[in-house]
Formats: sequence, C-alpha cells, structure tokens
Amino acid sequence: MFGFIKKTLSKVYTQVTSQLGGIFGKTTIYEKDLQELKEILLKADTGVKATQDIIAALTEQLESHEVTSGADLKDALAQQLEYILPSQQFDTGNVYMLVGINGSGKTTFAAKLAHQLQQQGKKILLVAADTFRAAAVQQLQEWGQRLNIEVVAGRENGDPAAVVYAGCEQFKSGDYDVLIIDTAGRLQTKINLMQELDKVKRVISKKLPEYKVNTLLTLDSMLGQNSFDQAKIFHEKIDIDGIVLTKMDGTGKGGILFAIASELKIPVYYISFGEAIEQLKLFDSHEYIQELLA
Ligand SMILES: Nc1nc2c(ncn2[C@@H]2O[C@H](COP(=O)(O)OP(=O)(O)OP(=O)(O)O)[C@@H](O)[C@H]2O)c(=O)[nH]1
Ligand SMILES: [Mg+2]
Repeated sequence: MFGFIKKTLSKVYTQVTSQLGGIFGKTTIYEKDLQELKEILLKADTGVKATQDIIAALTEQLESHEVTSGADLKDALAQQLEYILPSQQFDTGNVYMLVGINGSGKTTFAAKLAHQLQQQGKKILLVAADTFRAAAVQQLQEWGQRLNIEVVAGRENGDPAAVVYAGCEQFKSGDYDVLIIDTAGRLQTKINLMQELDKVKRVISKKLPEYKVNTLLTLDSMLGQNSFDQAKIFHEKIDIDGIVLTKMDGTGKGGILFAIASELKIPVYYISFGEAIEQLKLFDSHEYIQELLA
C-alpha cells in the first residue's frame, strides 16, 4: 500500500522531505551540499553517530565521482540509510511485555496490538500490571471491554509481579494465543523500579519457559534525543527486544529511528500514529526510507 506511511505520518514527511528536495534537485553536488544535508539530518534527530557515518560515506562517493548529481545523492543516501536500518523480520511471538516511561503510550499500544492480533484470529489475554494507579487498570479494562478481551488485574498498590504471575497462570490454563502485559510507566533512572521490571520478566520466563518474552519499549517520537537516552538505559537494565515508536503523528522529524538503529542496534517493531485503535503499523524500513526521500 504505497503512500500509506506518507499519508498517515504527513508531518514527518512534509518537514524532512521538503528540505531534502532542494538538494536532490541540483544538477551538481558539491561539498557544501553535504554540509547542508548534515544539518538537515541532525535537525531531524538522526543523531551524531549515524549522521557522521552517512556524511563520511557520501563524501567518499563524492570524491570518487560516484555521486555527482542530486539524483545520485538521493540514491546513495537511501543506500546508507538502509544500511543503518536494514529491513528485518521479527518473530511476532506470543508473549509481550510493554515497558517505557510515563505517558509514552504503553497502554494505548497494548490495546492496538491486541486489536491487530485479534483481527488475525488470535485469542488475547491482557494483564494490567500497572498497580500504581487505579486509573491505569481502568484504562486497560475499558479497552478490554471495547475489544471483548479479558483483562487480568490485581489490586491497587499490589505487587506487579503477583499480577503477572496470575496472568501467566490464566494464560496457561486457557486457550489463549497471545499474552500482553502492560506495566507502569517509570523513569529509566529509578533503579528500584527497573529492578521491579527485571523481576516481572523473570516471573514470566519461569512461568512460561516455553515462550520467548518479547520485551517492547515504547518511545515517544516527539522526545527526540531524550528518547534515545531512555532506550539506552532500559536496554542496559532489562534487555529490550524491540522498540515501538509512538506518536509519530505528532513529530516533524523522522531521524530518531536511524539514531537508535546505529547506536543501540535495537530493531523498531511497530510505529503508532494516533489515538484510534487501528493506527498501528508493523515497521518496514524500506518503505519508510523510500517515502522519506521521495
Ligand atoms: N497522538 C497520539 N497520541 C497517543 C499515541 N499513543 C498514545 N497516545 C496518547 O498519549 C497519552 C498517553 O498514552 P498511554 O497509552 O496512556 O501511555 P502510557 O505509557 O500507558 O502511560 P502511563 O501508564 O501513565 O505510563 C494518551 O492520551 C494517549 O491517547 C499516538 O501514537 N499518537
Ligand atoms: Mg499506561
């Protein structure tokens, strides 16, 4: 469905694409154009490392006359971006644990993922392991009601590991296909809260040893460099399998994915782009890059 990403993430594309368009339209490319490209990449949150790697490679190609025109530059840039962010298939799996800072979009993503997998005929069980706030449990329960999906919840201020334990038991004893665990938002710098997540993860592995736990980190794409720092620490503490970039409808920058891929080597699994239940897409890097540069 070509153009899907472009239409739905129009803000990213109008800002980044219009700036790039000027350079790609040139008949001859000079060193100073690469400097301008560098500025654009940095402004789009591509990060220092990825940007430097890209510009170094393009400079070599300019010097060896592999790149002479704006059109050549566009192709060469696409190649570099695909090198940094290769297309990858991931195991969609059966057990998901969602983590991230407060308000990054975990609960909304839990509902969207549940809905998407439900559409594929899977039977889902949701676990509200956010026991800090009664409202958090309610939020997931409301989604559960709307989607007709069962939600396992504990009592307020209870031990999240205990709710997850109960969730795993129910998952094992029923005919469910997928278990999605929503956790409470936490700052990556709160050591005790990170240890709590580690404990939850261990409970799942112990209760469901035959399943791989997909630990997904939701990152608010509007936070730019800050979300990069979060990813780094979450990954160090609890091993993240994949990233869900949320609120892609709100950002005009599209480079953060390259910064994450180049420095953290964590794949992006999904992009979430709105508050409606169906606004979720499995990430396809080739499509994303092609449309970004189109
Ligand atoms: N525009 C937009 N809003 C989103 C998206 N995802 C989530 N939101 C909104 O962002 C706010 C926070 O989302 P939640 O899903 O509650 O975030 P959370 O990570 O569960 O938050 P805590 O449980 O408080 O840590 C809500 O108002 C959501 O409707 C998205 O992709 N786009
Ligand atoms: Mg939540």
